[in-house]
Amino acid sequence: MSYFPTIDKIQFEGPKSSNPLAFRHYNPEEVVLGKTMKEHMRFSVAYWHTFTQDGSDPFGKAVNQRDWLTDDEMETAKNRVEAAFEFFEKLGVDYFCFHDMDVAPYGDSLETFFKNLDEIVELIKEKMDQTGIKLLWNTADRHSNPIYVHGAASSSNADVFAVSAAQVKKGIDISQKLNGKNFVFWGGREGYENLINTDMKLEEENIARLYHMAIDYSNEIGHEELTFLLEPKPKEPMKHQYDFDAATSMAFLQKYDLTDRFKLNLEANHATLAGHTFEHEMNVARNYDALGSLDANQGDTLLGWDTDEFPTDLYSVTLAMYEVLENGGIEPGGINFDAKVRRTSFEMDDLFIAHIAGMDTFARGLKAAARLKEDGFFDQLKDERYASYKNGIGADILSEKVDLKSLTDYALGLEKIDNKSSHIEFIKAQLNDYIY
Ligand code: XLS
Ligand code: CA
Ligand code: CA
Repeated sequence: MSYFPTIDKIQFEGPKSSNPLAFRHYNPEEVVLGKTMKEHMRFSVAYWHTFTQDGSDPFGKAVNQRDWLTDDEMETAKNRVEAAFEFFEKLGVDYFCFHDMDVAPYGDSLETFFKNLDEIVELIKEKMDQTGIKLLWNTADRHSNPIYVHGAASSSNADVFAVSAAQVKKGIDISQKLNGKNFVFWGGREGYENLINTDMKLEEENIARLYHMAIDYSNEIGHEELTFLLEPKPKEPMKHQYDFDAATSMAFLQKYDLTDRFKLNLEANHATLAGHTFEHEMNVARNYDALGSLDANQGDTLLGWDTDEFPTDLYSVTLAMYEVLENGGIEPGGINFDAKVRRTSFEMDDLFIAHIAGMDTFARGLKAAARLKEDGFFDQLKDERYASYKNGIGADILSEKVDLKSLTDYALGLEKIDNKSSHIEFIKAQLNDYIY
């Protein structure tokens, strides 16, 4: 049976097309800077937003029309697999991501959950083999079950730590079975509300202990090529989340000796919640050689929460794609649409329309970023701005030939300091010419 009978494979129709079910900019085989768009992007669909969330919010019930829903949870889960693979194929996306809880019902116990997962993962594997669609990453949802009320690996209750570890083990087994290359840890409940009753040091150490166990287990079962990805987010659901942003997450990974196997999965909306831009977070990660994968979406700057909207902000996407190009690509990560349709976009077709809008925006962003790179726009700006480090005292500072005494002698001999204007307004106006 087809869940999207009126929709054929989405085609590239070019910028003049007014068909909402066609690409206007994303042309998968078009070559940009030596690689096809498809190879640059490695687009992925997020199971939770596209097949599981129902459009409800704290003020209203489910609104999404989803033809795979039935009264039986296992039947619904199986239908979802059918719908998902039909969707991936018609959209022309090669990757998908999921939490354990997205794909199979929990049932009445952890044991039932694992049994349900085994059955559904088998189905997913069949579909992957038939279609060639691959798993970008999977993860263990250690936040929605009420047992995680005090945290998961950071819980004050050691039994909860154990259940969370069991979910991670299962997740790594699933990753191996489905040939996943990345496994995400997003610490949804790893944080605190009150320091009064929180042992932050113990909680962080316990999280690190779990991550080391995950590395050890992946090695033990021969899945050592798996990259673990830590996903920063500053708040929501917790008031203080331990993995606040890229820099905080890197300090944690370094402190606990995890950098060999861990990189970062960066999300645009989490960046803005942390008071940063997406490109800032990516740049920080690149400076640590830790840019792992991207969750593509956008927040609403007028709202202070994680709205997970489909990315249509071309300015931000261009600067993000520039970071991807500078990184030499994003493989084995990808660009995962961790984005949900707005509550008002409740029809089945909206799932396609929204992804197409996101993919088209990234295609335009890629092209603009390629133009910026080809012209050396940023390189030139930075070259000029930091020119004082090319020779003389600047070169001596970089090669560490100087010390405080020799610098003092130099400084005392200076007649005047010659700072130059950045003309940043002109630069921004020029940048607009590349983007729009
Ligand atoms: C929630 C996170 C989550 C992770 C995976 O805000 O974005 O969905 O990406 O657990
Ligand atoms: Ca995310
Ligand atoms: Ca989010």
